[in-house]
Amino acid sequence: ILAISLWVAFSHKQYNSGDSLKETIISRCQTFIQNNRTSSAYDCQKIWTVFEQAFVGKDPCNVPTDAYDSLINTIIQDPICNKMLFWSKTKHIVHEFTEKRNCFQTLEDTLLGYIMDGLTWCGKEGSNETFTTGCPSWNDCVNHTVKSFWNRASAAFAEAACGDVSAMLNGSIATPFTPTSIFASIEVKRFNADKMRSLTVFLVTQENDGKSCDDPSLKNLQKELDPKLKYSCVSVANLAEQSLNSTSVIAEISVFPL
Ligand code: N1C
Repeated sequence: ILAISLWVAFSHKQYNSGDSLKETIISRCQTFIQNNRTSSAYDCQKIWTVFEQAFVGKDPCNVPTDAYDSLINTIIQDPICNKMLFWSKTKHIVHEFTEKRNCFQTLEDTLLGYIMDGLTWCGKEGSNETFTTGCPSWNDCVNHTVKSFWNRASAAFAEAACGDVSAMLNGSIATPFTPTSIFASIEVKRFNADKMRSLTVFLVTQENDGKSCDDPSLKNLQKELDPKLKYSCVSVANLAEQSLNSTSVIAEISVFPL
């Protein structure tokens, strides 16, 4: 009886893990569509099916970025020129900022990024199930199921960047423009100077303890950009101690003319 109960509990749990990921993705998709009337042409069930095909039945460390090509092509969304906001190591503050106002759009404010934000998923060779636990960690492998998704989605977001573009970087870490970050290794390399006019970096720093816009890593960023692009950097002092006090940063950025 014990063995049967354990088997029932275990198989039910495994079934639920993929099942609840499906529910989460479909319900986020529907919420996004309800809140953004322009996107009513998307079919959430189809999005789930195309998403699943990228990784189900595969070794979770062997899902290359192009596995998500069909998903990216299913959720093509027009970029909002002059509003696109990239970020690195500032996830929390960036979203507190964009939640409160409409003037910026991050990848997580698009349907694709909104659906997947914060989720974990993977498949398994020889299985048609979807797992949300027991997946490898981000740094365990190059072709990591979730990492490949963000690499692919970020590449598409950056390729579409147009007009005046912004990036919020963390001035309280050793290298605000970190070479291994998605922003440095994927996005900046895909900026297209024929579509973009400028890049403005908002460097969020903590009081008396931050990098300035003269930081060598930001010089590296400038070197990577096409010289046709206008580059500027604004240091935004953050008055909070450890946690980033978004209200003060928002107040400062809001008065800065874009
Ligand atoms: O490696 P990062 O930052 O430089 O990546 C951020 C960069 C942004 O501009 C986004 O467009 O790449 C895009 N992006 C996401 O939109 C995103 N949402 C959630 C990259 N990563 C994203 N995540 C998760 O944050 C992802 O699972 C990974 O763990 C972090 C990367 O954040 P980072 O290192 O601060």
